[in-house]
Amino acid sequence: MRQKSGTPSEQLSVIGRRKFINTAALAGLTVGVAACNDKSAGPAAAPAASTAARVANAGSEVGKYEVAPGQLDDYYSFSSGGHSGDVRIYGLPSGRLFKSIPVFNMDCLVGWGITNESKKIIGTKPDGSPKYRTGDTHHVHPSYKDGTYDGKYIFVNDKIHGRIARIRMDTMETDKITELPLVQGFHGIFPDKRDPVDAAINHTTRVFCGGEFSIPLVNDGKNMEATKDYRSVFSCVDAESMEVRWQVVIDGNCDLVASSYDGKLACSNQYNTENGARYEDMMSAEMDSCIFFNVARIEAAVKAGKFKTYGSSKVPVVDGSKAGNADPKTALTCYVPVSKNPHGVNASPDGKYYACSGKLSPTATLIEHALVLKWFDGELKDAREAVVAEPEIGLGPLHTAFDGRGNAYTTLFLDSQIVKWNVEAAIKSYKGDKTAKPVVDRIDVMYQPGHGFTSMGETKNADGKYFLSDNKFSKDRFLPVGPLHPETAQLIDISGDKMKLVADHSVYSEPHDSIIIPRNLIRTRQVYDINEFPNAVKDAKECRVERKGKKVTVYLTSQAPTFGLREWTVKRGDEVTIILTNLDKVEDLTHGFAIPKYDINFIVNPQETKSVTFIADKPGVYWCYCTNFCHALHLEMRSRMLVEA
Ligand SMILES: [Cu+2]
Repeated sequence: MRQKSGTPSEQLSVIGRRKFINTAALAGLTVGVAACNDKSAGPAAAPAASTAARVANAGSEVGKYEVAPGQLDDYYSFSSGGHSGDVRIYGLPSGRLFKSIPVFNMDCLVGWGITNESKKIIGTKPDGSPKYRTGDTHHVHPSYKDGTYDGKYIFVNDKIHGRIARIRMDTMETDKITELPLVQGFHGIFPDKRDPVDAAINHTTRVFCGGEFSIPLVNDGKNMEATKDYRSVFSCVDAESMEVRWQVVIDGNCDLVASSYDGKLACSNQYNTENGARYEDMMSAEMDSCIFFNVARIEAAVKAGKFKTYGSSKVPVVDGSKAGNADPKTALTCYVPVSKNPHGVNASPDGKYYACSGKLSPTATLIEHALVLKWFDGELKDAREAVVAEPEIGLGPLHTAFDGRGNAYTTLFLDSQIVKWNVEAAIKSYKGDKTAKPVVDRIDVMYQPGHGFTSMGETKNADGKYFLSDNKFSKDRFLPVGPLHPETAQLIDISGDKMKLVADHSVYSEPHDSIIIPRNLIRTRQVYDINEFPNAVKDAKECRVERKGKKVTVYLTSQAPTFGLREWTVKRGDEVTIILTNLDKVEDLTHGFAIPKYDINFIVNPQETKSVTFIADKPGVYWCYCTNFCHALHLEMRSRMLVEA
């Protein structure tokens, strides 16, 4: 039933299946997913045969990709955790999980959502508790300099609550979170790579955010049925201040986001250009769009005061609708028609193209950057003329990655494959050259891939070594662990002509997107500078309890295997703030601090200071203990808190 290689006969079979997807799009999606539970049915079936093929494929070279004990991985992979709300750091090629960075989730290892410092970043309700405890991280993208990663920040979105977070790459900790106004379902995110006007600014200063769900812009509970008035906005956030600089109200929604290498354009693929509120409406149009934003023109319009504001938001919002941008020479946006319901847009490392795939069409649409700029100059009759190729590549194409050698790799959700296609051959074929064969290779993945990405593939330094397929279903690939299966990330060696599947890595639900960065681009700090914390308790002799009315501050230090106070006393009803500085300077000598029955647990890294505040409402003796193993006498590392009745 399934083809195993990229032969001409296989390409015919793809065309045959096109009819299937066009006439029974919804059924096709259902079959693709249902097949995960039924090994005998549907186009995604035959896992047993696929497994055999994979083993044969990997052959005796499996050891080549192992990272022996004591050896370090060549690459870092940073992965969004999906509805886990975190960002994970893996090593590649080993697939070993190193760290989960709490971002939008609560985390009692680090104390994220528990310490005052983390709550300040997350935002709080009037009672001091975190404003949100849930998150849905989809896309991780680092800051750029000169077209490649500068190792400074990672930006990540929260789809649920419309938030953007920034992670410092030196400590791999979240340092800012901003909630976007007028946004529900914030999906795509991408930093810019240089300034559109000032050539001296060759690094990231903006982050673009695509609003997915259309909502009433003044969302006051009065407008359920007038869906034609619902709108989505595209936002630009300042990479340093993390304040929202401007927004663009558009037709349709935004999905994924990409930015150009020259800084001039940002873009987003759009499904639901119909502005439908029900899914049959969202699939009704034959074509959707990839929308392009002219960054310099938008900023000039904002500067000229040509904007509105909505509700309580002060952010300037410009009009990016089709009707408001009919003249290309002054347009802020350009809607390039692409195959229906696309899910993904990715810029090629040479800066020339954007690949945009339609999940209800077996094609990838290739848009040329220079031609979009020509449209903005009024030199194209129709925005569709910016399309330079549209190869048929397989069923359910989603995301495209590049190897820096002129090849593109697209995940095929329904076919459970990665297809490798050649960009120049696709362009020739589109021009009518019948000898040009865009598809050069295919490989099965297990199963239903979502995002796929190549090592450094989102930079001008794409190195063409690895492709990682983040699959939505793992079913028979791992030992069963109950109803919720792990997902798979499958590592594919793309350095040769043929793709080679070299490892299955299990991953905790549910990664969406990742990036792969060589280890030499990452420089982390191992010990904090105590002077960075204004409230640091710099000497164990400074440990004390200070009282101002009912507000009590406990100044505390940790130094293995003791805390700076053996015991202290507060009164029932006091508002207690504990400030804890870890005086240890040794790398990895982290301490934890937990208070039973008071729901407090956090860590302090070497030379770091953190604080917690709580109401001492339960009288008694409480052993505050170190939770992070630190010393032979770790269990003895405790302090006693007495809450007087
Ligand atoms: Cu300790």
